[in-house]
Amino acid sequence: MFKTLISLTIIFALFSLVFCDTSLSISQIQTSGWEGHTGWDVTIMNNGDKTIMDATIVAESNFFVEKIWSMDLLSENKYHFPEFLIQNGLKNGTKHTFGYINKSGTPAIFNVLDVKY
Ligand SMILES: *[C@@H]1O[C@H](CO)[C@@H](O)[C@H](O)[C@H]1NC(C)=O
Ligand SMILES: CC(=O)N[C@H]1CO[C@H](CO)[C@@H](O)[C@@H]1O
Repeated sequence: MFKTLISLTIIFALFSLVFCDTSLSISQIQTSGWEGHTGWDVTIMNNGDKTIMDATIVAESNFFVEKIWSMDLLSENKYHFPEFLIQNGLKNGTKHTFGYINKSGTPAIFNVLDVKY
């Protein structure tokens, strides 16, 4: 019973950590557009003071992806760092850019779910 309580506390602490994490910022710019499709470059920037080894990015809404690159699929609408990035991590003060093509005129909404140091 006591053990369960401890693990619950730890899990809760981890969650709070995740939700308060603002070290990774996301910005995107449109790079192309044609006949109901738009291309976007998404830059994730490590603004923190630690190297980020991996992170999960969730496409929350407005995501009609046709193609995505430089991010690996985790599960439906969830992506994480590609293999080459995981090897050394995303150092603080650096950024990684990935791209996608949406069958949409507007950008998808992304959220950072899980940041691993
Ligand atoms: C990275 O973090 C270290 C502290 O851990 C800090 O000294 C350094 O200035 C940071 N670098 C950048 C580019 O933010
Ligand atoms: C222009 C176009 O075809 N885009 C589609 C992509 O996603 C949006 C969602 O907001 C749809 O409304 C568009 O039809």
